[in-house]
Amino acid sequence: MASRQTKPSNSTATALAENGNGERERVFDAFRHWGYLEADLDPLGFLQPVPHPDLQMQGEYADEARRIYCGTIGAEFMHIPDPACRRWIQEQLEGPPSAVDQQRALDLLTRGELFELVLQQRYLGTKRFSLEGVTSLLPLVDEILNGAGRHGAIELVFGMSHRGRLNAMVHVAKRMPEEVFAGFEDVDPRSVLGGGDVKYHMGATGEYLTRDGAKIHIHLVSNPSHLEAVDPVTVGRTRAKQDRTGEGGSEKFLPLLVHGDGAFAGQGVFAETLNLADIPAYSVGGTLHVIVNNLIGFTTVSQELHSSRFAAQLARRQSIPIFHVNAEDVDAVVRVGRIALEYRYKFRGDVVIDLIGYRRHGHSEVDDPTITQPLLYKAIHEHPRLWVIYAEDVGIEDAQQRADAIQAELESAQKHAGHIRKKPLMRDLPRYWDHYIGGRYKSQYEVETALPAEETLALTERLTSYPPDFHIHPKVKKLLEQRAEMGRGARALDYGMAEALAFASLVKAGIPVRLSGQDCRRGTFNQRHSVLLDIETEQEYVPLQHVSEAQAHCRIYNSTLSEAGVLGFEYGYSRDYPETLVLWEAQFGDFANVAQAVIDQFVVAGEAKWNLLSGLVMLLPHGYEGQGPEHSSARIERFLQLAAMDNFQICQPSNAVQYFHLLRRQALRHWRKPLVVFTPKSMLRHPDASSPIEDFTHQRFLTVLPDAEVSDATRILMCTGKIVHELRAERKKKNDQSTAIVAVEQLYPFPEKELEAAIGQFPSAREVVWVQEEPANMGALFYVLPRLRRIAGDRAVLSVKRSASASPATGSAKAHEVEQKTLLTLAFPNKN
Ligand SMILES: Cc1ncc(C[n+]2csc(CCOP(=O)(O)OP(=O)(O)O)c2C)c(N)n1
Ligand SMILES: [Mg+2]
Repeated sequence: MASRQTKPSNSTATALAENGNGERERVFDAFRHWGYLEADLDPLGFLQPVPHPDLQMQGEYADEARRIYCGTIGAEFMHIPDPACRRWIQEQLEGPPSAVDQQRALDLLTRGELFELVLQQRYLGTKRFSLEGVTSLLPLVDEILNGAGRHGAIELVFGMSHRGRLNAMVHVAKRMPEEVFAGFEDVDPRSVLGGGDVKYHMGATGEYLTRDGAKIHIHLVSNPSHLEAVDPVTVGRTRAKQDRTGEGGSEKFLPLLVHGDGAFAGQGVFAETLNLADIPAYSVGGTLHVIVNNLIGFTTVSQELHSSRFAAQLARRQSIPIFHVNAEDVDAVVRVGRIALEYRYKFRGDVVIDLIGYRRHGHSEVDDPTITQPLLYKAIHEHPRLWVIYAEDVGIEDAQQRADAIQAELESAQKHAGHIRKKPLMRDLPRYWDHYIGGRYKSQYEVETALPAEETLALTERLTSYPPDFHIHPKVKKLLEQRAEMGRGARALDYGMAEALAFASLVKAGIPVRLSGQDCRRGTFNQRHSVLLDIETEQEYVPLQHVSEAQAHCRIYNSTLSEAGVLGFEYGYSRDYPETLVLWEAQFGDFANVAQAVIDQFVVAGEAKWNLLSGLVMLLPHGYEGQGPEHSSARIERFLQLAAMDNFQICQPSNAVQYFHLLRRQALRHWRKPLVVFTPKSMLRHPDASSPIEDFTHQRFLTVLPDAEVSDATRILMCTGKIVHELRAERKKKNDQSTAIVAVEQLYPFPEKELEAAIGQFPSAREVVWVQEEPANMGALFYVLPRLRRIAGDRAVLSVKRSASASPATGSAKAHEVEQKTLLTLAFPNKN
């Protein structure tokens, strides 16, 4: 309804003396603090106001304050420390509301409701996750877009889950209703065998015309079922678009996240995303959040979904205003949309709009909610539709005729749906994707990754110098001196130097680099030192930003202590900045499993589901070094299980130069595929894994390192990662001339030809032995054995590994040593 009367307060408190401004302020302040608790927010009246002792007063000031703060808008903003923010919000709420284009709002409500009605009538028994009960989302987003257009926005990056998504595709992303109906017809199943996605997860793009005639591009982000997983991805995508634009980017690209109430309160990934809001590495100048709050999640009610009164209150941990609004006071909804949008542009902060309505049907339309919420659904059944309520409230008389016309239009669109071929709802991939390809790997995608010696020398010079008056830490000074020697060829290059050279060479060539992860500026293992700190002033100096005059940015950020949130963000960033080498580093590889949903649902399946590419790199420290169950394994086995159709690359470079070429290859090829790199820990500076300068100026990434030391082997040991160095050392110790050692540097796509060649080099070899540090139920064993059998011909294929185990590694360093020794003994039997 357009303007609700506030229920009279039943307070028995005596009216306080009300004279002077101070008294007015005192009364108003109480309502500013607590008014939302007594506000009239639930259209069905189940959410009862909670009387607050500080509001038990009467009188002119109290009446006025109650009308403002306990009406159909309930604002929580007094937790914001900045008085300017609070004052501004106060002024907006206490000032006169601006006019609402009620005809436009009614039109959207009617369209939204009738769209669902036609779906219901034509496709009974299919899921659509109707918006009915919170259709005022449409006028709300309309108002947000109207405001955004005035601020010069050119694109809305829009993340939302299932609820009302089909409706948003048509009424926000402006796809033709026919296109959505065609999804229900499912006319072209052959085109998506084994791939594609359900209709309420697909992304969509379109153009929105605002009230003032501004055009805003809408990008509805493709979304998995995993609630809230799309949040960091949406924000990362927005940031990439903003970074590409440079100055004014945050005005032009506006992120909007629409959440369910259950998911908003319950999902950690959302909390992680919210925590990114004001951190320079991740900020987007404010994200708008709308909770489509039906006060239920599937069959579970609010009291079971969150400890706070409102789901939205999770946001109170930050300086974020929350506007609860009764979804049936459409004018109030529009007003809140306007205030929230202006707040975002004025204060560059996140805002939450809690749009409180109900859910007209079951969780999906094949679900019967009367089993779990009989009384609620009795009330809903009897409750009129919002467009009817609103038309009556605001006195628009031809509403029914307009509704009939809209329904006829939709029915005609539905009739045509069966005949149109299902086309992607996302039509216009941005031009910056023109140069990149996905699909299957082809060898012609390979590029030169070596660097001329002069170039390496010149880059080293830049990487190891700093301003003359810079007070450098003595340990870092020594490290830079060593790197200088490496660059001159006086010392083998370690991983830290290899990485710095790879990054430096890329930014010099105009390819931006963005790396974020926990403690990654210094490096968890004290290996990176990408940011030099003056020990007297703490001023920063980043050599990678001083590689050449016209270089691209090299941005290396310490991340928040998050995996899902940060990985999701960086995945999103890679989606809209394919020219950038985007990397995320886990502190230890194990921790990547906290981000498993992002890995499963976006990184490895995004191309198959949505045809969307990414060149994201994940750096996962891995290796058995006696540090215990949680610092040993990055779970190679899990990544291998996810591999199919060349959906991503899984590599474990065993020395510094391999890492160097791998990073450069990833950035320089036009084949955009996610890359998982199992990176070393103790081997980061180990001489055995360091590489001579010549290998940087020649060579390229080798998927397999064949044996170059033995000429006629009878056995071939095959492995990946750090153990190759231990096997080589053991062979040397034993003076064994008959065992070849082959390192598999790329596990996926599987380098079958290269391995065939590496085996074929030793015609007298009778057995191929896969050696791994991981227990038998982990590592690459399951994956490589059938493949090795295929290429080993009539040779026996055997394996050496730790016993199968529930936990990845022992907690005892000594037990680790015993186990490791046993592996080596088993790898070299009968040799003393
Ligand atoms: C991470 C995750 N857990 C569980 C589910 C299953 N699930 C789908 S919708 C839903 C309820 C969502 O409630 P809410 O967030 O309030 O959204 P609503 O459907 O009410 O709009 C659940 C539990 C899911 N999709 N994702
Ligand atoms: Mg809900």
